[in-house]
Amino acid sequence: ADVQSYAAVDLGASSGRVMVGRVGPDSLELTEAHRFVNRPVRVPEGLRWDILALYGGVLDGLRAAGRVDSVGIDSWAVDYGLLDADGALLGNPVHYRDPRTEGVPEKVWATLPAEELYAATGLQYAPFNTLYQLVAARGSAQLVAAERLLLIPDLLAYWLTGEQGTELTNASTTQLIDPRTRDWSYDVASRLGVDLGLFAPLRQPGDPAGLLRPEVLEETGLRGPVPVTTVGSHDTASAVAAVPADGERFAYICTGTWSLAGLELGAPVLSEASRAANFTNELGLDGTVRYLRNIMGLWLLQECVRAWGEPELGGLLSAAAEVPALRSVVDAGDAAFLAPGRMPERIAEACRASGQPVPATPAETTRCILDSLALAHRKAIEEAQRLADHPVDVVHIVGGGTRNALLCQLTADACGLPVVAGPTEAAALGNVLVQARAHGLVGDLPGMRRLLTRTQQLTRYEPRGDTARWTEAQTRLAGG
Ligand code: LFR
Repeated sequence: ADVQSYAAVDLGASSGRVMVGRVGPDSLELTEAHRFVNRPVRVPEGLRWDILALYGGVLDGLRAAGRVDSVGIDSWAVDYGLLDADGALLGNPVHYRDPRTEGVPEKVWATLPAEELYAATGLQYAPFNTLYQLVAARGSAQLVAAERLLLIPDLLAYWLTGEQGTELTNASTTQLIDPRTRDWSYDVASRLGVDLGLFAPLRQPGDPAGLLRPEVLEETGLRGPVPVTTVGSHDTASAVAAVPADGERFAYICTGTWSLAGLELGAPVLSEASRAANFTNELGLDGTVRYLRNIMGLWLLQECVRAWGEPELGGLLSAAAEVPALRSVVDAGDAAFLAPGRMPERIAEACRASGQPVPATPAETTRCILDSLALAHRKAIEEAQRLADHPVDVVHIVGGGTRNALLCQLTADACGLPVVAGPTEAAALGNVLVQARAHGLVGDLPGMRRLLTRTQQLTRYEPRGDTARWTEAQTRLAGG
């Protein structure tokens, strides 16, 4: 047939979904088969992912999807499950917001200085990098018993197919990959005592990942054989693949729980200045590097909305649009906002500590968050261009934040550049397109992007002058 159907499993920090992409030579349509909540659970030992519920959601989604030609899986990065010698899961995967890595990076740097670690892996400092999680877990009963480590999408693929692998784009977030060779950093692993034998062999987006097991076919009512295809299994890698850009002079912001703001490059930037600015070099499709910074993102708003008892978002955003701009801003790149809980209070405290007006209502707090995010977007895109010597003419926003028109407009204003917003389901689309390409339906990355430009609804926001006010706010934040 000319049109093929691909199921994209896309798991985010607050929800999972199974989307069906129908791809033809000049068509691309995405529909949602199933959406389910992803609710982390706090147990006495810490914050854990409910991985069995997520797998159940995946099976429900595949059943709802109906006939598909292939399945691909992407999720958030860095987290993993451990398997024992029989291939059984050892405990619930630890959530990257769990505090178990507190104090661990400092210990690691005592053995391997942060400068050397960056020069070898190009990875940003984040307390949750898999490397730090593994060092934190050293000597624990689970890690001692473990024979295998599978990153979240690879774990689900294993349960679906019985086959194990380590997908490269996601592996690049472990801090155990050398972005120049796109292979393991054997030196970093051996100096820090990490057993690379825990990891299954690397596989690349586009590689076959096995067939749905007979029991899975039976449970989902699918008729086999159904292949699982390796995609950019880090959700951000899939989302960047689906940025509908033309040429190379673009920046992107993948929005959702996080804002991942940066550039697509042909080679990593491993300079000391880049490390000091905490930019990461994660791997993308086809030899590309995702040179970006993690910004706390809409997590700040999600946590406030939760604290306020889930008011209706549309009303909150229109009220926020009426609040005067840039009264108070916080550093949305600050890891101080990583942990869940008390978010309105923490934002108020940050405003008070920096001598700015304290937001008094949900609308004011929301405005403070959106202004702060736009400012952090501007800072990241400005610095990335400078550090990578890679100028841009346009900023693409993809992901959940494209639904937030105020955030898109403020980002255009802050950056002083046009913003093109869309697609919203970028990770799922990137997932679908890599499957389609593996099956010969679309061409290379530019070809995938042309198909997106022709088929997806995009909204353009022009900057509304007045960048001086944003510069003033940036200076205020820098404390100068
Ligand atoms: C976004 C994301 C980011 C990663 C964070 C934690 O969903 O994958 O890229 O830094 O989650 O895994």
